[in-house]
Amino acid sequence: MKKFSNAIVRIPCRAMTKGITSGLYPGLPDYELALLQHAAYVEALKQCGVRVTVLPADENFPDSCFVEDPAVLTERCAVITNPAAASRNGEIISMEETVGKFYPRERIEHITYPGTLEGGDVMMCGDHFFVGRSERTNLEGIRQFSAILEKYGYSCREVSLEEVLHLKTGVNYLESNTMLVSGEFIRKPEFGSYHKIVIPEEEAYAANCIWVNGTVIVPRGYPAVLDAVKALGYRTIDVDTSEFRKLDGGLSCLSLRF
Ligand code: CIR
Repeated sequence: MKKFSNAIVRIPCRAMTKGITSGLYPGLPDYELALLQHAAYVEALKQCGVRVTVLPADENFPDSCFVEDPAVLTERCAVITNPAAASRNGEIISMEETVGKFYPRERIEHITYPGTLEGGDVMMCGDHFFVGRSERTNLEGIRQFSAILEKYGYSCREVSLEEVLHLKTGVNYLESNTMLVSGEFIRKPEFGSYHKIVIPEEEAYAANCIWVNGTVIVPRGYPAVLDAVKALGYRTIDVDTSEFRKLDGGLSCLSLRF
């Protein structure tokens, strides 16, 4: 089982109230509350033993606190993505500068036009990756990403999705061959060989938990998921993400862990 040493996060900006939202969780984010929730999230990551690089708020990009989307960071390489959401594409510029502090130039790869890919569609399961084909990640993006992964000795499989924003909106790997699955992912044959914890529909948002060095961080307010994760034997930390949820953001979206 791998260990993460680092995490990257970005402080939410005031413009987050103009972030992209499907409206599934109505209301505008309360900025001051979002800042408090973000600080608690950073604390939770630190409690899991990772060094957290906290980037400053960037008012040019309302969704820039969702740092998971502009990059995919692995043990062997970093991939700067090509977000399909136009208002988010420019996030890759400063993300590449940050990533350059951790990876040598020759190990920083790129997804380029006409390929699009967002990190929320990438789920790492050891040396194997699942990539969601979504409204944000297209076939060409997946083709480029697979070629990059292959070069570094990783494998990759595409998973189509229709109902949610990103792959990890609905399915997340908790190591030890175990996944939290909700909605359309419950019956996907691609996940057939994994031990699946099925999330009830009313707690679907909490399918997006993150495993960090043996602890699972769980969004607050989802008792069935919390119990299920505890029953797996994990230490848990719950964190309130209500203000990020209004922008379709979950726990994984708020950090890059590597
Ligand atoms: C967006 O629509 O791009 C943001 N409002 C939410 C991004 C969530 N990121 C993720 O699931 N990885």
